Amino acid sequence: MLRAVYPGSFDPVTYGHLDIIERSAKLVDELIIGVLNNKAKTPLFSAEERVRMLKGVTKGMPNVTIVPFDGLLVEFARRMEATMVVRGLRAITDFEYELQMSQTNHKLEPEIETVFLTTGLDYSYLSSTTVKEVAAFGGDISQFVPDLVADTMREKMNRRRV
Ligand code: COD
Repeated sequence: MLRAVYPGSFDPVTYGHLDIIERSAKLVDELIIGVLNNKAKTPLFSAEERVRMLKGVTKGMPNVTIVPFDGLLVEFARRMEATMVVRGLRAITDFEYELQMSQTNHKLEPEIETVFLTTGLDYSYLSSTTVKEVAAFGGDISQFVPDLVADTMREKMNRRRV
């Protein structure tokens, strides 16, 4: 039984994340999406909102579950009894951070391997940060995120304007 964790901020989940989720879910028996709930960071969406959006967009994927976490990733993976961490690689700019993170995690827990999937060609430019920026200026984000996320984002922006 191969169980993997795909960790991230997912603030919010984009089509780039979803591509990695769909592809990695085919490679493992169970995929757990770990949503970072870091009290020191101030994401646009609360952990509950990010979990809700992820649950919505992965509804048709029977071997995918969404679990919030705080603290160390390797401890979360250990708790979930996962032996693999999945990460997405977009461009060379991701590489340095990802290398450092996977090597640190390997030092902390040698039993857990990090596996990288390269981004789909259509999504290599896409990040949660740019989606938030486009939305903040009233731009159309429908080609970057699923409808559920676009709607949740619109509600959040409208609430902030009043
Ligand atoms: N195409 C493909 N992959 C993508 C795309 C895209 N368009 N966009 C994002 N991704 C990938 C990212 O490369 C990443 O692999 C994953 O999706 C999640 O991305 P984000 O931005 O939502 O999440 P991150 O990178 O901010 O997540 C960081 C963690 C939460 C994993 C990290 O901070 C962590 O492990 N924190 C816990 C503390 C810890 O253990 N620290 C020690 C490790 S050094």
